[in-house]
Amino acid sequence: AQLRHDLMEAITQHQFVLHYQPILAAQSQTVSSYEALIRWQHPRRGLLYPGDFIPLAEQTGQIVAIGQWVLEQAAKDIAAFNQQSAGQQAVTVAVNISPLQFRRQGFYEELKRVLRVSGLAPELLELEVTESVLMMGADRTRGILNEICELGVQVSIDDFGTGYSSFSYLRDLPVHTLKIDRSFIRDIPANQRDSALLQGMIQMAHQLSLNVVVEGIETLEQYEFMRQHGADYLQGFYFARPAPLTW
Ligand code: G
Ligand code: G
Ligand code: NA
Ligand code: MN
Repeated sequence: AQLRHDLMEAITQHQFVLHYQPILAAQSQTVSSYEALIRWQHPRRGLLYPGDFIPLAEQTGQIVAIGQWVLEQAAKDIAAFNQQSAGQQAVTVAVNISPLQFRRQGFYEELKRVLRVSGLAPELLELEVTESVLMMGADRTRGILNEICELGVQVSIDDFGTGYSSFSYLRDLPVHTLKIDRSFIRDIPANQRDSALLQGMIQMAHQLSLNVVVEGIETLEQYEFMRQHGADYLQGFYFARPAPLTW
């Protein structure tokens, strides 16, 4: 109850911060994107991670306001970052969107507002949603995705392979990227079954013209394995941990 109360003040008291973790192109090893990851600088408990408060915020509905803050802040941060590094290839920002935020009436208007106030090009914004979001109410989901797609904003499926994977949504929903869950890479290269699953998911994604991000790369061996097996983009502690954006 205390934490719930504290959450109400966290936005107005500017206690949330965004850390960013790079996503690299597998071949060139250049940064293609930054994933925004929220942290809460709690006045008494110190730095809290999403696992400590996102589930509560989802229960209470506070995730909607928090998510709006994240979206706007991340768009502004990356627009500024790209301006500072003008002349270099612009990077994308990936923002995690909770089911409640995604399905809420007015999310489309919110997206347009954020693009307007940040000046970020729509193609540089990527929304990460989990499989469970896509499995709920197919018609409504398709409607939202179509709107997002028409704006030019991209959509990734986060933690791919861990939800109630039904491939039916891949058949006809406009998504751009599969982000393969890090549980599949953990025991690579030793684990033959995980290796087979990874290769199968990559092949399927490419045949559907989807990009593949593999997250959770922690070792040089895993990096080389994934590059050899055709992953397009890689993310993990081997390259960088989430950290405040600097330039
Ligand atoms: O950063 P960390 O490893 O603690 O993130 C844990 C989980 O929290 C991840 O599943 C991530 O998707 C989620 N998460 C991080 N930032 C956000 C956010 O801004 N909004 C939502 N809804 N989830 C987030
Ligand atoms: O569910 P989601 O993919 O949004 O989770 C993102 C979180 O995964 C990040 O907040 C980060 O802390 C964690 N993460 C990123 N790279 C690695 C990694 O290489 N190993 C592990 N164990 N966790 C990672
Ligand atoms: Na994510
Ligand atoms: Mn993930």
